[in-house]
Amino acid sequence: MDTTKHKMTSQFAKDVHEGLSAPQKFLSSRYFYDATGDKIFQQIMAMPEYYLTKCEFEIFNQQKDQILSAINPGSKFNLVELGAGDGYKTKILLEHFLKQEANFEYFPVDISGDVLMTLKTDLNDRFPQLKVTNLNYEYFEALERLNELDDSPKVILFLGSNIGNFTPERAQSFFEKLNKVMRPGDKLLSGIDLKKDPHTILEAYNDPTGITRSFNLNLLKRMNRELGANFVIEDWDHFPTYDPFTGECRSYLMSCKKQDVTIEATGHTYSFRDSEPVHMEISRKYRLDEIEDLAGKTGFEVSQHFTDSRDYFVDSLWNK
Ligand code: AVJ
Repeated sequence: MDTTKHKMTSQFAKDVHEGLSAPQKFLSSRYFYDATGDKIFQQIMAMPEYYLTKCEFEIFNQQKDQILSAINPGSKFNLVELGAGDGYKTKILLEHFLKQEANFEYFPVDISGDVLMTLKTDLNDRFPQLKVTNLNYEYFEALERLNELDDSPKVILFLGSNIGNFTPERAQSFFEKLNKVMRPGDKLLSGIDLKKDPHTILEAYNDPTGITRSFNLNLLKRMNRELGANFVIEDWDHFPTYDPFTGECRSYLMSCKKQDVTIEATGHTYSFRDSEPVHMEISRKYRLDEIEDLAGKTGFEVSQHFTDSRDYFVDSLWNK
């Protein structure tokens, strides 16, 4: 049954319609992060199986001195963080840089204004001497605006293996675009999860307590609430996979039975077969040589790899 009385006004509705109309259905993981999704992601970062956050935390704690030496241009610099979130790991660097009296300002970038305000209030409390300027824009717009504002060298942080959510093609075009808005002398520090024992990786996305499951299912709840959908949460199952060749962790929601779902905001009804998958997220893992390839292909020169004691994760520093 198709009704056209509702126009697809929001980007969210358009993207959902595109994904659920495709022969192989998908939903974009960028929509995981509503207020509840943000909270569940905090729980994911705290769970023992999700080693990524712990590794990056260890790298920053153990190597903050080397990181500062490697990025410090010796003059004032602008530290820009793409997708700053709650700045949990970044605070280690900020604290250390301030202690060492590095001359820098901090520019957190996020599309969520709420997240930025909370972060700024917290940082102002904690580090009153640090100048924080929120950039509430999409990444590239934020960088263009910053270029107009100030021409101090930039150090761009892109942490937490967020690059993993991109296909290799999109990762490449993302770094190419980033390279274009950077100036010679600017630097980029990307946190990237590395290929390793597949059991370890799959566990991180398939925790026994079901936190990752609820993270995925939350998107159905969000569609019910924001798009007037009628997903029955109990009729869906979380199914994660890991392919050690490609390094791709993928998560799917599986329809537990043949069912129809109607979404008011798209004005359409979608049919699901029994055991039909909906692809939700890619979390891609890389090897160091693949990272070096990617840097070279996108116009960067690799300056240094900062890895944790188990070589699970890297913060890779690139020069433009
Ligand atoms: C925030 C994209 C890095 O892919 O590891 C965690 C999101 N998804 N557990 C990741 C996520 C399921 C996370 N990133």
